[in-house]
Amino acid sequence: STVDTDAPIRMRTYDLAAASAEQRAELLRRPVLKSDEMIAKVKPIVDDVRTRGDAALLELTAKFDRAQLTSTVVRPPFAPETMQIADDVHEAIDTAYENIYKFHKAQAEQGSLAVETMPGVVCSRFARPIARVGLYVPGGTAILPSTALMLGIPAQVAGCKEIVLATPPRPDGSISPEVMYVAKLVGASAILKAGGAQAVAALAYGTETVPKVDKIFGPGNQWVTAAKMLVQNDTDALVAIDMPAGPSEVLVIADHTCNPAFVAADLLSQAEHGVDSQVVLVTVGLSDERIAQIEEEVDAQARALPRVDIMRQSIPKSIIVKTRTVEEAIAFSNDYAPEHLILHLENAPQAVSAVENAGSVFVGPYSPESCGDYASGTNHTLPTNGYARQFSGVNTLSFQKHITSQEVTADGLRGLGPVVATLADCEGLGAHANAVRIRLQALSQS
Ligand code: HSO
Ligand code: ZN
Repeated sequence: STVDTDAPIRMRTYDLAAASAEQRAELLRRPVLKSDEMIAKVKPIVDDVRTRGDAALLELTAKFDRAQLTSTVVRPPFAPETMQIADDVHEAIDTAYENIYKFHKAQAEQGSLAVETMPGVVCSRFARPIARVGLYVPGGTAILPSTALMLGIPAQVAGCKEIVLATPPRPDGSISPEVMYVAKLVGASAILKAGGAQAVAALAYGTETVPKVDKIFGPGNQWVTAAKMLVQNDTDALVAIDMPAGPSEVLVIADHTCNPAFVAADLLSQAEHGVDSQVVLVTVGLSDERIAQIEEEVDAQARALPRVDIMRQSIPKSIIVKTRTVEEAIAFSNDYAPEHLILHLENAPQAVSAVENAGSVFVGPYSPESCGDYASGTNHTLPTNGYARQFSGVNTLSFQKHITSQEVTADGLRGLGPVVATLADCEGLGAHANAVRIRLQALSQS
């Protein structure tokens, strides 16, 4: 098909005040993800890897990634020639690593929480790492060492013992040297040269050479997402996933103080991810002339950017929603629950207090999403598709689980035991009551 390169690269504009309840709901909607159909499509692939192991994995990697491999797993120490990168990239990765490490280290729980709920009854909680984790780093139209950092650093901070980094190989069988270098930095214990549903299956069930993991993390296309959802529901796999993932999203709120060029740049940084990227601009009391300025900037900047062909498809699907007040704008954003929320507002820090649903917030004109995508310290693996209502982005706690414990003294049992026995009797569970009374009797005789 031919692309009309003269056509303006434009978003669609709606006035929220003029929208009916149905139209508002329509503006909040993402393109439907047919998860059932996708799960049915990936099932044969997942089953094949599960039953035939490495042989299936090698065949599928030849088929989908056009890479002829004899083994898919690489263990450290990684050969220096596989990690050769430019000096400036090396330094940039190191700085990003330090910032992300600092922020995720601060999230790690040290020691345990202990509460004496009644005299002699101490309840505590402590964290332990998830022993074996699989980190999926997508291939496709961009190499993503940043995603390797975002998944690898919290795993490392949490103390996971087996860290398997899976990413599709290039047709020559290699992995990008930037991703290899990050794998070394985060202490990956294995690289799995595989992508798609086949990689997820190998991580979930293990093969002769691929270690089985306890939790699978990371973004991916609909094949990867469907495979993650499938294995999560299989009690034989006994594997967890980070969150359901959909196409990446940004919602930008802008008022009269905004710089139209900055706003346009932020919209485009999201629009370049893929043709299915979700881009929303919510304006607060902006005149049509000011909105037109932003639109001109979108068009002009897009034309000068390398991935303009992707933006030609994603920007026309994107929307501008006109509102009158910051409250209205934030209320719309809270209903949308965006993965990324950028605030180009006169008083952006104050607006943050009203944010209820968002993966990550970017506050003020000098906080582009790009900073969080790469190097400020926050994680870029965030809930999409409205899941910011109930999910947090990937963080250090995502790589840990919590164990609770209790220690009850003899005096503690004298106080607590009768309460427990009464409730056990109430439920008709005599053995439960007996486990308390047998002790209380022993105590009364001593
Ligand atoms: N914005 C993407 C992350 C990313 N951006 C990686 C650049 N590289 C999803 O949060
Ligand atoms: Zn990005």
